[in-house]
Amino acid sequence: GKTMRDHLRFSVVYWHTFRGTGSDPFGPGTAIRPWDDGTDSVENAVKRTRVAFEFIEKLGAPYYAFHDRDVAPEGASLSETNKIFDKVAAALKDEQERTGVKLLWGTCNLFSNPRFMHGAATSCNADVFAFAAAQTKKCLEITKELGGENYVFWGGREGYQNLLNTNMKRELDHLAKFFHMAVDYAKEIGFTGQFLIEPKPKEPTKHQYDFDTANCLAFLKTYDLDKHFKMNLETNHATLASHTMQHELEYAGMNGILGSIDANTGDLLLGWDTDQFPTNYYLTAEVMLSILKYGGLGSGGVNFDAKVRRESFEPIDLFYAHVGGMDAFAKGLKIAAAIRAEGEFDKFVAARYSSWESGVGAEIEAGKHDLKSLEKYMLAKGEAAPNQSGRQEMLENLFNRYM
Ligand code: 3MF
Ligand code: MG
Ligand code: MG
Ligand code: MG
Repeated sequence: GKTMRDHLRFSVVYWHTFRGTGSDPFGPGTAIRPWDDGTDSVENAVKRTRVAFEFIEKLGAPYYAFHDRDVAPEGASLSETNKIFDKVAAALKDEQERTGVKLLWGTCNLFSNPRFMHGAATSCNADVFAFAAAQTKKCLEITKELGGENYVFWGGREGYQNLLNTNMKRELDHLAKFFHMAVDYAKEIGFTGQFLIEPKPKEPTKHQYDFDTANCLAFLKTYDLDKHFKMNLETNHATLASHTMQHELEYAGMNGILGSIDANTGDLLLGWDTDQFPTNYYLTAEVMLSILKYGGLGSGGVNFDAKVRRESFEPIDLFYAHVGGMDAFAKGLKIAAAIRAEGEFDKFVAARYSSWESGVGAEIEAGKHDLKSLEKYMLAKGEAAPNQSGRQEMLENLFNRYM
């Protein structure tokens, strides 16, 4: 059978953990990072790889994830940028070999540089599309070189601020074209990692095209991409879309596109993607229930896309934060496994749908009815019986008992 480690393939993110400074829209960084000289130099980028892997190793996490621009700075030209990336990738590879830490996924930063102010693949400027394509080509090559098990597309600024100046259909066509190019190139170079889309409904744009799982699935099917992509679901993105994380996991799971998770949590009183470390057992138990239900995450992992608060500026807090998140997920997994083993909730579900197991329900499911025959059935029967109670209070009491 599977062990806890199979289900909890923890991953540390390069961007928050090793590049995060505590800056926010209202002020600069607060973090003390003795190993960093505070610049985005190539030398610093290479040196940083050692500290990063020491951290991941000490934590005991098996994976990490990066954007190209977290690990390697941009040079003065595209060719120089590519050379810098090669140099840092060689250092990352050495560190992977030294420590055994593996790459969960790579991705491109197609949102920070001002050239992406109107988006990347959905930009109104074709040269920006071309630049994003070149950047993605390089990042796919490096991800393959480093043995990345997945490749993520979060739609950075792929969205709009105002429909009055936007051709939505054209932008979505471009996005699909971009994804097809990535699929084709992965095939060409023999990259077999899973492609993942990370949905998010807003931020930084007012309306992001990869809004949520349902919207992504419709897009993928419309453009004949659904065989190539799964979802990388993030708790705080789900809640920004007014969903629960459980809803997103369920929708992806039932459609066979549950790929990986960005584990974090939001704050009810803050409106944005605060990327806090997950510490709530109710949340982690629900997340693990859905993941276990669909047989695990496969090549995906539990990736802590989370950052310490601005007030937590001391390096040790990076450890505490990750340890807290790992504990919360371990506890959540144990609770979820116990709930599944005891099968109490399965009984509620079975009771609620029991009328489908006999009589007309079974006949409807078997395709033996149409509107006419069902009218005849109801006329003969008279009024329909009320459905089983949802038993909301009992369900919540039962869930609490596992905590
Ligand atoms: C934004 C995110 C992103 C993605 C990352 C990789 C900066 O809200 O969550 O992190 O996780 O781009 O997909
Ligand atoms: Mg746009
Ligand atoms: Mg994320
Ligand atoms: Mg996020």
